[in-house]
Amino acid sequence: MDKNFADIHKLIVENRKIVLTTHLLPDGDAIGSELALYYYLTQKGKEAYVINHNESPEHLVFLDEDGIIRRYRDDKEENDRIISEADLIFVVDTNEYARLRSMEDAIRASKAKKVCIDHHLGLDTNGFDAYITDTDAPATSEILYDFICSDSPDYIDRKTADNLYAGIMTDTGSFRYPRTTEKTFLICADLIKRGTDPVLVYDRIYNNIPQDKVKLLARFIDSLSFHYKRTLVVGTVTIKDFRDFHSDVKDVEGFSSFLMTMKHIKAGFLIVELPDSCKISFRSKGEIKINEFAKKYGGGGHKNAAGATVEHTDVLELKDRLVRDFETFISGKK
Ligand SMILES: [Mn+2]
Repeated sequence: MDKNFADIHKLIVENRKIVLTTHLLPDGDAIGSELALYYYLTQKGKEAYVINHNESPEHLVFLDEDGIIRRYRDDKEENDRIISEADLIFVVDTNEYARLRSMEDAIRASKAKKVCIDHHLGLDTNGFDAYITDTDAPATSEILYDFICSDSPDYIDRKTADNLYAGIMTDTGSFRYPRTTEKTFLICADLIKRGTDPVLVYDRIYNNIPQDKVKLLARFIDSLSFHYKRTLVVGTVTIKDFRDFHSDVKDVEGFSSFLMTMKHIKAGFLIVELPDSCKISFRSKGEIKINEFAKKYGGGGHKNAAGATVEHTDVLELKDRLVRDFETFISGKK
């Protein structure tokens, strides 16, 4: 057995009261990992708690069929007590304490041993008493499958299987992203054998978009303008759009990546008007370092995905300015 696995199994054997948590705005892998680990730990006779900064997004609530997950601020006093009395804390699907947001101080202050299980880059090994980190893994849930099986696969009941499957399916973009391997499919085959219905899990997570969000998307698509020999696309969402479709900023999730699904597009900008600012998402393909461009607007990020928040201004004026500046930026690069 992997030495890190053995160390963590030992910590579980030696401790009883265990808290699980994950990053802010939890996704399918975050919630799937927490709940799978929760079911494993309770089968081992442990007293386990799952406490998160945010509540679970609506399309993932079905994963928590026993109502296990607590939101930290709903009963801060009680949750602080649980965290301070814990013997062991698992942080899953992130390796940064700052991403625990409102829970960071309480988790850091707890005397509990801290364990990280994650697949992101940049683990600070000094920050945790033990860790399993595998940046080749497409999902934390895939690591947890191996971890639980290294004890016994019999612990993977239908509920655990559903959570692991949901974590893997969402973090691989339904088995499309580069870290998806033969092993990923073999694990998922086993999870299906253990009771997961892949059609049902997909249906609950993806065929579940609120109709107002689809109408907001339609308005957004209608706003698209094409520039620079149709390689640049810009879309906008205004306060009026949000009002018309009873939506808010969380409903634009996925809009900026949608821009990049179009043929011939090399860069895309999404401008979102908020009450006191405008948020810009920048996306690019290949060698266009869009984070350098975002810097001109006081933002930053990665080579192909960046963001900025600017003072509130007329959205169409901002769009014109972005298009002009981008042409200068691109021609200056050549
Ligand atoms: Mn993940």
